[in-house]
Amino acid sequence: MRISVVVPVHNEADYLRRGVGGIADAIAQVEAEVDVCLVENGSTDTTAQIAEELMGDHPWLSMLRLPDPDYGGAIRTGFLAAEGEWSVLFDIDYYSGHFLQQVMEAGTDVDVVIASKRAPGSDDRRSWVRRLATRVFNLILRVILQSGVSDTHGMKAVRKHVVDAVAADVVSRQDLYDTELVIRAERAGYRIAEVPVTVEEQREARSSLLKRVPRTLRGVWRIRRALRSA
Ligand SMILES: Nc1nc2c(ncn2[C@@H]2O[C@H](COP(=O)(O)OP(=O)(O)O)[C@@H](O)[C@H]2O)c(=O)[nH]1
Ligand SMILES: [Mg+2]
Repeated sequence: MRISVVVPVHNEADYLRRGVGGIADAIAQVEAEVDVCLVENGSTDTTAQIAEELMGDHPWLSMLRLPDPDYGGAIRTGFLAAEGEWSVLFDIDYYSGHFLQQVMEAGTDVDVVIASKRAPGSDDRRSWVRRLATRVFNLILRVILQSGVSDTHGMKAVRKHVVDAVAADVVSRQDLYDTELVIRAERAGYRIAEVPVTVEEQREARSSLLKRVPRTLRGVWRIRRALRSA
């Protein structure tokens, strides 16, 4: 089986070597043929140069570059370019060999695998503020978008035919791209499996949670409008 891992990166000069090293260990744990694509956009540091260097050491590593900083835009480009049977989203500080194993073990009827921090058996060791934010965000998705998925953020794997069917239609960018992708897949009737995960912050969060709140609410509303007019 071939798995294409997509990793959005932005200003990761200080962390990239460590992250790619960790991802190398993760992919060594599975039998699959795995390629990893760093999708960089808008970095103002030496992320891209370091990535080029790492690509010299690792034949399975590649990079795509886009002009403007956009987490979701990076996922979109990476997923649409991916050639594996599964497209997997990892962050440079959030990846797991165990998750890749869970993806390989998914039944043929499963189209999307989500590492849910709220699935039974999960161990979410992040701060209580982050855990609460995850719960509230999920409640909003339930009420406003009628989603039954327990956690749309984080590691996920999407089969190629689902990427081909929905990835280009997603209107959200930034950190809501993958949420909308999952909800579109759910609405289209694709089978979504949630698997438990252990999450521990590997570094200080760089994005302010508070600043994200108004942007997220506006974004969820935009998704609702887009899905209604579809
Ligand atoms: N391509 C791209 N990647 C981004 C952008 N912002 C964040 N990332 C990447 O997204 C991942 C998660 O970012 P991080 O700062 O750890 O976010 P947090 O864990 O939510 O605080 C990392 O791999 C970042 O390098 C962006 O504007 N463009
Ligand atoms: Mg992070």
